[in-house]
Amino acid sequence: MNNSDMNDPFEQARIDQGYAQVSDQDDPVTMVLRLKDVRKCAHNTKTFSSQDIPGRIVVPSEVNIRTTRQIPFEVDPPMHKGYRALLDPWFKRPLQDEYKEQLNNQISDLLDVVLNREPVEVIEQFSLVLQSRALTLLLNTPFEDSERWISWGTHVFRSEGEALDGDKAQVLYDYIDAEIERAIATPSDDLYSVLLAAEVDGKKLTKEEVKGVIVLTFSGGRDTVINAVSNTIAYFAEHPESLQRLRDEPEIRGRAIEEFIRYFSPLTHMGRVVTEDTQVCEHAAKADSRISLCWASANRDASVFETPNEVVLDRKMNPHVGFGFGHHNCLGATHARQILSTLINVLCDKVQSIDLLDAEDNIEQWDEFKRKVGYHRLNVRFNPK
Ligand code: EMZ
Repeated sequence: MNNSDMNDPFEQARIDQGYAQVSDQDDPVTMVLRLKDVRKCAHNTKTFSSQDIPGRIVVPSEVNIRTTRQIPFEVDPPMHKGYRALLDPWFKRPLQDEYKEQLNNQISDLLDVVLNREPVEVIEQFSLVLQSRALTLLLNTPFEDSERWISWGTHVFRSEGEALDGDKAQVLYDYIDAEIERAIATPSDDLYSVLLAAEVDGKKLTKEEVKGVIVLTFSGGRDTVINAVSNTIAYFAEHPESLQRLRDEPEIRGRAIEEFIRYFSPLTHMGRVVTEDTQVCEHAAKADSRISLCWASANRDASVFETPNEVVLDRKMNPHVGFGFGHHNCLGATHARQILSTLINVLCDKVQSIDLLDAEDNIEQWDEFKRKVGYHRLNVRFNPK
């Protein structure tokens, strides 16, 4: 077994019954495991709502550390639509040439610094730095702001040994409050100012709504991007032939990115709150209980994906749900894809091979299910071409 192999702990439960019952902070969760059912539930926003008290649809629940509603992620249709219409064009900016060029410069410069050094601890010295710097492009704020975000570590709500860290979350909330005040005093062309000037359904956004969008932008794309980047590097370290293949066949790089997202599934699952007594896989789901849409399990569903536990770089049929599904599909997906695409281009250009020196896995646990999502520590050496 390779270090970069990512396990699928849900296989048996998915085949046997299609769901699993787990407990999260004394509030049980029914995990939906098959691709077809995950899609069906994601689609049915009336019965499976995202709009409960802020933080409850996240598993682990964030109700104790967050009162701000994340927008548009914790809002149901039809209200969701107006927010999404406002945000979609902004979050598609990663397709613009200037954005791509700046991202390319950032990642290329970062790689130049770590090339030939030994060891390089990928999580702290590469992925976290990359994610934070790239976020300045998404928010359109000064590059230097990333220094502060880097100092916050890999997750804005979690710290070493603490799944939910209220003090740490407060640092982010205070920071965002101050940034909103700054943008009110001196408007610019950053996301804060754009949102403060915007209207949804004929009404100006409140400060709390702006905060909700920004909190989501900081938290939703942090450990997910860091894991995707780190897992990609570990994979190439152990599969030099794959890096070589992408160098030789640039036309399959787009498919390879989708395959990495499917295989790594950086976000294991996302919850919904049941609004009326119903059934999930012939299993009773009571009103006000929670289900979770398990993207990671759905992405290994053998009834949809051939050889689901293998990375097939040029996989043809790949209807993965790594970026979610339906109304709430990931707003940051364009940015995330552009990051992976740029990373692959830069690695193909500059790196001959990667030595994996040592690693410590980051494993999530939901009762009996243990799933590797990435690394706590990943020491490598990048060997230049
Ligand atoms: C929430 C979530 C969004 C949550 C797409 O996922 O990501 C999690 O990492 C955060 O903790 O608050 O933003």
